[in-house]
Amino acid sequence: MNEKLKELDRNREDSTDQFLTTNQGLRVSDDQNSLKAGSRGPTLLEDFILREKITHFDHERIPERVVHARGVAAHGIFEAYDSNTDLSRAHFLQPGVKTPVFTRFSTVAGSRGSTDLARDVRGFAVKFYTEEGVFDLVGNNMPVFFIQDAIKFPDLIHAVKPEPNNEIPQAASAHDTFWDFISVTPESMHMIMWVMSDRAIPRSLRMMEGFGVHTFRLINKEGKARFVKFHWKPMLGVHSVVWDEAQLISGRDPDFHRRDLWDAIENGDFAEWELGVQVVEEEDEHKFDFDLLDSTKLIPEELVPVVPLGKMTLNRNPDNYFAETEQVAFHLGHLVPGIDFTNDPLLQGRLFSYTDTQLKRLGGPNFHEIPINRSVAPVHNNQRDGHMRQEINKGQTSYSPNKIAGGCPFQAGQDMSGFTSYAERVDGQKIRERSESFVDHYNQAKLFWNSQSDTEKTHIVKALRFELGKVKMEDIRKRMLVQLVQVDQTLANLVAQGLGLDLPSSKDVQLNLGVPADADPAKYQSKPARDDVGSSQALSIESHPGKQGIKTRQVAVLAADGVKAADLKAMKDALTAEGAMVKLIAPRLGMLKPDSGEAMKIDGSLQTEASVLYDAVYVPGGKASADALLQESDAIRFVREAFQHCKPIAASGEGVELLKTTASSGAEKLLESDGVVTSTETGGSDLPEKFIKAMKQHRFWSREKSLV
Ligand code: HDE
Repeated sequence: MNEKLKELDRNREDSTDQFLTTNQGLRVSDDQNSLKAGSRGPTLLEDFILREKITHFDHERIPERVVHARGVAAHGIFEAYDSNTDLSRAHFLQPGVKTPVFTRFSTVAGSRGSTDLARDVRGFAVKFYTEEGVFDLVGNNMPVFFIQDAIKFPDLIHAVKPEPNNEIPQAASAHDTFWDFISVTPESMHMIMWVMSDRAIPRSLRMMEGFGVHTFRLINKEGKARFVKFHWKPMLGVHSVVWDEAQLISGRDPDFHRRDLWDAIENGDFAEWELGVQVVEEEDEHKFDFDLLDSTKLIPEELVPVVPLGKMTLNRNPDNYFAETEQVAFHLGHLVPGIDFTNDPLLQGRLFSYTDTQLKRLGGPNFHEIPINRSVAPVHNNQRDGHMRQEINKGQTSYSPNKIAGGCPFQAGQDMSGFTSYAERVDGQKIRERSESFVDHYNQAKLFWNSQSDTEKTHIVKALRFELGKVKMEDIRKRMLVQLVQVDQTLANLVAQGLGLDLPSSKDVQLNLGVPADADPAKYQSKPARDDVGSSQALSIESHPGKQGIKTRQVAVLAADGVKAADLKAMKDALTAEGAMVKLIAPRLGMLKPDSGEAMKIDGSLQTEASVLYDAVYVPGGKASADALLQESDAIRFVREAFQHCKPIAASGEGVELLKTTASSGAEKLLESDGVVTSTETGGSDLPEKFIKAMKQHRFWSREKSLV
């Protein structure tokens, strides 16, 4: 048990074998009937037990987060690698140091009760409980952001949230106000490419990258500072679902990601990421064709590779959602010596917002005392009082300097882990202006587009057709086409075709309405993307390393009574040996009678399960089983959907008949499709091996119509 978990024990409550009491510790003999004047008479005001219970209930809700309201979190540990000691003096980055963490993932736009599978950015916020105080790395699963300056954040969020007159739509960017804003905010185009890509619909929170987004500084023991970009790389690789699947999951299981993380941790399949940094020497600050302070830009990994610093393992689910996941309060300004900020104007604005929002959400200045937010490093200062103060500060003084308390608490010098801000030289006129080095909005959008495989490009085009297709005002669609032309002609063309619109003829249009009243618009106008921006492999999911394994992948086995036990056993054993999770799904719940041997427990019925909740499907042999499934339209839909979503499918013996029935254009064609593996023989068959090989590929995009 790590330091933080031990510390949380102070606040854990367990009612096992205990009496029911009021909040004052009074044992209650009847918690089911209120105190009345006669058994059919009015309830008495005197009933303090009723009043306490109802009052507490009435006050249970707190405001949800204004963004990132829907989230899920887990405890874990971060262990620093033995390398790179020279980069930062932060204690938690020193070789072998293990630090407790609490990590919260979230969607951005939806309310607390919205679906996990919205097309959206995912928050990736990690709280490190270090020996030198709390350090929060509050990132996203995309390395860039929509806007360059924090002052635009309320506008962006107002545009993407449900529209204010009718509060429609929930957890979706596919509506007029979002695209109206984007169509006149060209700096968002790089981020738009990410959000329209499959990165916005992850297969699992355990299978997505994380990014600190802004450029930060690491400072070593000698005081040498370097610029860095933080990266989290998932050990399971990066995987996504397809958009049709995402929409279906939202109905079948809106808690899909939350459940996936919870179940994996409960099963002992701990989620792991490697933390790394891209390092830029101070003297190289201006050697790029973009500004390191501009959060709409990334540093291509081909230019600056990611250096691994350590590994995070999430290995324990919270005990209580509200106490931990809801009340955790992240803030970029929770910092430790050895790490510091830059002047990125998005970062600087965030430094104000996070504490401010906690004051509203958690109700006062003592939110750092809530157990999940408490530092494991001791806290001593002269801050006092406020709502719900927990700490009982002893002594006569609450000010500094003092003599009465011998000057305590003392200030700490750098040699005592005292924090000092990096002494960056700053010199400038006080001015509301965007740096000219920020005025390039399309080159990296094109870099992203160029780096995608044809399948990934097809998905981006389809996403834009969907999103803009949901927009009602045609002039917004047209303005978006003008924006897309600046990025790439083919992309714009394909989107225009889907919208039934002509492509705008000129690239030279004034697009940016975010120009200050007295400024020269030309100074704010980005040029279209250059033709020679090239590509970067790290930006494509398909070329991402770590695709090999099938560990924790969910496999549905469709069967009914009479299923061939030998088929099922051979497949189950092989898949389980590779770490996959096998679920037996039948027309009904209860026990399944195979053709031989013992009855088997059914994990789910065709009514409770759906193919979109699984990564792959297997239909074993056995005539009675196959015949029974052929009578079930849900079984046929199960396989058909898995095929449409390009998933691996296997069948043996009579199970192949079910596959044939699901074919929409010829059974033979289906059986020959990539990722469909079948076998007529039982025992000694190499079907499990072939199926595992197929599953390692994740998806078979050749089944999908390519648009590019
Ligand atoms: Fe946030 N953001 N943000 N954000 N953000 C919040 O803080 C804000 C931005 C991110 O799991 C809020 O406690 C401003 C970028 C995550 O609890 C709020 C700006 C990135 C989370 C806030 C940004 C993020 C938040 C709402 C523009 C990626 C969830 C509730 C300058 C690097 C943390 C809260 C959790 C949450 C403000 C932009 C990540 C209102 C003003 C860029 C992961 O303070």
